[in-house]
Amino acid sequence: MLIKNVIISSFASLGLLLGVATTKTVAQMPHETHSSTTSQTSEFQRIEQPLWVKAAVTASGLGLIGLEIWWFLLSKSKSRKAEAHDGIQEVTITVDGGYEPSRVVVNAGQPVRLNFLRRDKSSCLEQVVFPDFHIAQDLDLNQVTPIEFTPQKPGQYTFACGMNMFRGVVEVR
Ligand SMILES: [Cu+2]
Repeated sequence: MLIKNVIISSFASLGLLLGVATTKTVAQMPHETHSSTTSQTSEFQRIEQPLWVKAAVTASGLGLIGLEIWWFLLSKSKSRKAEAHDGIQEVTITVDGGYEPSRVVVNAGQPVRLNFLRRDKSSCLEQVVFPDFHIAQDLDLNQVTPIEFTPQKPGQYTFACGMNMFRGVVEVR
C-alpha cells in the first residue's frame, strides 16, 4: 500500500520533469519551421539553458523523489501499544499536521478509547473518520475528544481526516 504510493508519486515527479523538458523542445519548434520562410521575424527566441541550470533542475527533481520516499516510508513508522485502564485500552493521539502516533496497536474484543488532542488549527484536521466503525467525530481545538469502540476482529482499521488526506491505522490483534 505504502510502497504503491511511493512508486506512483515518483513516477508523477518523473513525468513532471519530462513534461518540463518536452515543453521546452516544443516551444522551440515554431522558430525552426518558420525560419525558412520568414527569416527576419522570429517570435520564438531560442534560449540556450546553461548546463548548470539543467543539472540543478534534475538534481532538485531527484531530491524531491528522495524526500517522498523518506516521507512515506520512514516518517510514518511510529506505533504505540494501547495501555489498559479498568478494562479500557487507551491511547492519546496528538493531532498536529497529522496523527501522532499514526499507528495504534490494540487487542480484539476489548473496548478502545482513543483520546484525540487536536493542536492543529487547520480545518483539514477538524474531523476524524473511522469508516469501519461508522464514526465521524468533530474535534475541538486544544481539547481532548475521546472516541470509543470495541473492535471484534483482528485486522487493520484506518482512520483519517474528513478529506482523507491524513491517515492513521488501528491494528487489532
Ligand atoms: Cu483533511
